[in-house]
Amino acid sequence: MSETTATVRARANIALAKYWGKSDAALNLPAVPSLSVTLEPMITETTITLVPGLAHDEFLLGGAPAAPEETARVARVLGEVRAEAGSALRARVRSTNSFPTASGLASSASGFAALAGAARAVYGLPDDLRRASILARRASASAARSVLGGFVELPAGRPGDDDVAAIPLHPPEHWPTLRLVVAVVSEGRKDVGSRDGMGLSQRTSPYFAAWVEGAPRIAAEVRRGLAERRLDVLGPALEHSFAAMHALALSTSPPTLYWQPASVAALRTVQRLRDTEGVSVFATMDAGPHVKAVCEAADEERVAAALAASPGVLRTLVARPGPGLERVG
Ligand code: 2P0
Repeated sequence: MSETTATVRARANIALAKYWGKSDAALNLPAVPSLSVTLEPMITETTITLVPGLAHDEFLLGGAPAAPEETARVARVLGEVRAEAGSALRARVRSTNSFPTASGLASSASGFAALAGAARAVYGLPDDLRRASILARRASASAARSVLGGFVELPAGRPGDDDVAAIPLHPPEHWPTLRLVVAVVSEGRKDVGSRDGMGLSQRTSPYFAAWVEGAPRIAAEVRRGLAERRLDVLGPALEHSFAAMHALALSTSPPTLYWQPASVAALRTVQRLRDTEGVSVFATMDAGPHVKAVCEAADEERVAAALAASPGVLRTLVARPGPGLERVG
């Protein structure tokens, strides 16, 4: 029997092998495989209540009504679940993030993962992480990965094949000492969003086909580094992935440059720690100026201190491997 309220938690994730580009825009299928780690304690908690008599879905983000386009995106997910569940009831969605949206960690991944889990639960659909991941993927591909905990792969999709969900590679306990140190840098002007940025790459970069061809080899090396828990294998592969993605972004018309001077300084700081101080630490970046350093827990304080002192870094925060969807109410 369906319940009238469900509360679900999901965590943000960071891609170690990057998703950039779609093989099917309508189904939101990735053109390349991506591998990620789900992050503790970067939590979105979402409560959905079915309200008889409500005319439209409502979405409160951090206690305030969300923008109309955000509410529309949430309502689309709810509509898909209603169609599957055979329900006409509209819902009130309340969502809060434990981490700031300007932290350089995407809240859309944890947000749509928590939404997918809570929506399936409240409309009485079976507890099925694969279906939840597919639902989250249609809203935002990186959200498909946040449905699962630990180390996760989202395969590339064939056009027209909606059956693409995240796959669990290893639980958080597989590599509990892996750390992500985020260096939050000065904001500068607003970045090109991921969806627009990857669309531009796909339409205008002369290198897009080469990226799609080469990404599976980089992903395979990331997969091996994770399986063998070897930072000396994982690190160079994750740097190759983010650098190739950013080179692709830079080769668009007009060019998409996500880096600020502080980003370059932080990348140099990571390189200096590695080359002159022998610290095993590697950098990655997403569709923004922040730099994220991957290292072992034993080096976490040293890496965080070096990045905090790097010019233009506002603050650092640290994350570790965490769980997937959690039903908490
Ligand atoms: C990733 N990013 O793998 C890559 C690397 C950003 C840079 O997935 O269009 O918000 O909603 O599927 O998932 C962010 O893109 O894009 C992302 P849509 P999404 O984490």
